[in-house]
Amino acid sequence: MVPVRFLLLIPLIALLNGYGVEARIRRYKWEVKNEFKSPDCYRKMVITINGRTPGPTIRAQQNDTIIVEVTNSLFTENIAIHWHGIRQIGTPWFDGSEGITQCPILPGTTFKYQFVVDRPGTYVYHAHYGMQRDSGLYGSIIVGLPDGESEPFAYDYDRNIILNDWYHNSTTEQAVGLSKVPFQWIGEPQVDISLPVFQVNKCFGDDCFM
Ligand SMILES: [Cu+2]
Repeated sequence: MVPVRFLLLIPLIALLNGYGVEARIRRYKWEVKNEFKSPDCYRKMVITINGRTPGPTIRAQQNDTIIVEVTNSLFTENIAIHWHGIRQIGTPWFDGSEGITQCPILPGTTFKYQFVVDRPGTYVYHAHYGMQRDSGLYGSIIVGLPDGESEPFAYDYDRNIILNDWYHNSTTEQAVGLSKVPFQWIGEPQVDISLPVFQVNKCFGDDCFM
């Protein structure tokens, strides 16, 4: 017969196990490429992650570890991805600032980012090399509360929208103008594009963006 003392211990152990909510590891594999897309019905070369711009949304809970293996499949440009708003406590080398916290990811190579999302909130990630942000290399990071915790306010639904100025000329053309002497302003964007990051595929001809 099991001693009574031991029987009392079993629910206690179960309770303790459930209490310490474990953080998860979230893994992503991204391929960064140049592709033609028409997000505003004007076909132009953009930079995609796994075929999409904006790139995939990272969804996690507080204290999860995010691992993103980024492969640079651009032919001639380096890349780096900055995780905007993520504090990188203990992992400053994964902040993604090319030339400051890391060497760039060269074409044909893969770099593995690994960091903890220690605060809940909505963040963006974006290219941190040249003007690649303008080409569509960005996306969202959504960090929820750990299991068992609830937000201090009520709402009906949650929508995430990324706003970006969208130019029809290439970032190379823009850069040439901006670095000219005298300075050559690139003008207003052709469209202020807003892309809900949760949207289903929308297609224009052969081109789909996320
Ligand atoms: Cu930023």
